[in-house]
Amino acid sequence: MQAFVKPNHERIWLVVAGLLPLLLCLFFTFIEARQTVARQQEMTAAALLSQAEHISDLAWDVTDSLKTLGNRPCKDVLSQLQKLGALTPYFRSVGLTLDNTVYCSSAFGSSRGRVAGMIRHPLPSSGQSWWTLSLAGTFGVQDRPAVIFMRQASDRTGSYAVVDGQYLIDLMRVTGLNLGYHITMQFGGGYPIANAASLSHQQENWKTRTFTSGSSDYPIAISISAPRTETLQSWRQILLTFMPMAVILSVLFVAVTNSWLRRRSSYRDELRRGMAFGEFSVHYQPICHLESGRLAGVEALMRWQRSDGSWVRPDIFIAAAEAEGMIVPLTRHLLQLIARDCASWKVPAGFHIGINVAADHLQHDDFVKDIRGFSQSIAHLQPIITLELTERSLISEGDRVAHKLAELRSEGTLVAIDDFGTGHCSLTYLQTFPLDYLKIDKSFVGAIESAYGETPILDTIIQLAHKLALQVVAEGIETPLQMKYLKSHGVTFIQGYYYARPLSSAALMAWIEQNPQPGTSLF
Ligand code: G
Ligand code: G
Ligand code: MN
Repeated sequence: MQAFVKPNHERIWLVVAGLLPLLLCLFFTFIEARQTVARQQEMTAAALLSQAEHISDLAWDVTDSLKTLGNRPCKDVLSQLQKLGALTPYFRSVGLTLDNTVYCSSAFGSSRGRVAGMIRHPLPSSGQSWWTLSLAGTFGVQDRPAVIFMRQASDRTGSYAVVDGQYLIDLMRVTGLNLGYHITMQFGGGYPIANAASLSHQQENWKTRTFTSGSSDYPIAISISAPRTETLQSWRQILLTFMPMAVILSVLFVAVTNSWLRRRSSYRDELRRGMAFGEFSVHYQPICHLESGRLAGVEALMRWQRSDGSWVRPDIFIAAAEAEGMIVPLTRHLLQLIARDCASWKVPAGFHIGINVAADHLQHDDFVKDIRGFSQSIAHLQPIITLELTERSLISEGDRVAHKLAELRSEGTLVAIDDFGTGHCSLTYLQTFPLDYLKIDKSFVGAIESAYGETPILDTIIQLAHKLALQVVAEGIETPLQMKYLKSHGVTFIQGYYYARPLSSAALMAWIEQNPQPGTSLF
């Protein structure tokens, strides 16, 4: 039975409260770790690029200054070339060319050779006056990378500088060393100069995060691959900082949830205690048959007076009982209280007793049994029991509910839709469910303020009820004007403060005695 404790439900709440901070912490620290690694890669790339640009600046300056030496015999300029080549940092050699042939170089003097032979690579066919290319090696130093910077003059002459790759390799090694980076740098789309950090196990792509970047001034591209373990390491570090906090939050959440659950269940306990100590009672509001002016019956309304004398409003404790899965036991308690009151009643046969039924109860397996039991307990009065259902309670399990209602109706119980027009009303209910009454909500009755005022919704509801052959009960009648209006519009029953307020069982019996019924006597 769903009515009482829901331990599984509560355990799930606790688990969610406990896990939520931990999972969120894991998630966000992982994101942060990835970003940290990306930031590191970015910073490393920026530092390396700036150094590569600095070397490029230097190389282009030197080739520029060499231009003035073009067309002069090698023996005249060789000593200057040698000085430049030897004294400029990073440089392997500088030289002069004519028609893409080196005729004078700081490394090999005036011995001639094709530029393509020196760089062991075909010349780029860009047609530009300058170009740069990273190389696996040069004619002089074949197994060490280098970068050539070539400047071509319009008169077939040119000058070049070759920078030794070792500077770049050392720099990449140092910056990427402890982070396990695999770094490559390319000039002009040439040979990728790498820091050669254990390539073998990094080649598997999924194990690395690669960041690529380029220079905005020169054709230099850089690529930095970090092993995934780097992300994990950084994750672990951030976790060490934040996990204790998340654990504290988790404990806090569990504690708060636990106390919330306990408060909830304590409300359940209070309802149970209220029932056990007889704090609930029933008030009965008379319902008038308009045509005859006679008392037709009552609606049972539950009341709760706490042991300290304070009253709990019914809309509050009914809503709480519904939320805490206590509405079924509470309604059963109500039925017992009514049966107890009815034992001393003197009312004519056919007296209507309206009971408000909650959705949960209607869907409960024992609903029909409960109503039958109640009916038997007050059978001596030969009353007509009217079940008052809200539109909301008809929404789910429509077929089963309709079946139960049909069963009870065949045994003489009537069915009313309560507060009609205020719920999630779907007019199809009116056709699919076996119904007897529409109870028009008091808000529509309240709209009757003068005999000539417009009350389009109220009028439409009354007409609709008539077309469907349903009897109409209007609720909340407070003025004679409202009563007259409803009477002239064919409403059968009224209920409201104008006729009578909800009364205790004893007060109801006294009220009946003091109000001689017009027309035929009730007794
Ligand atoms: O008159 P009163 O303030 O009692 O009504 C407040 C609300 O509580 C109304 O909507 C009424 O239908 C509801 N209510 C009163 N008694 C009961 C009851 O016994 N069962 C249910 N389900 N609702 C009730
Ligand atoms: O179950 P239902 O929601 O129909 O409950 C009727 C509610 O209307 C109860 O809270 C009852 O006390 C209230 N009530 C009954 N007659 C009047 C009335 O004339 N005026 C107002 N404002 N409320 C009324
Ligand atoms: Mn009602």
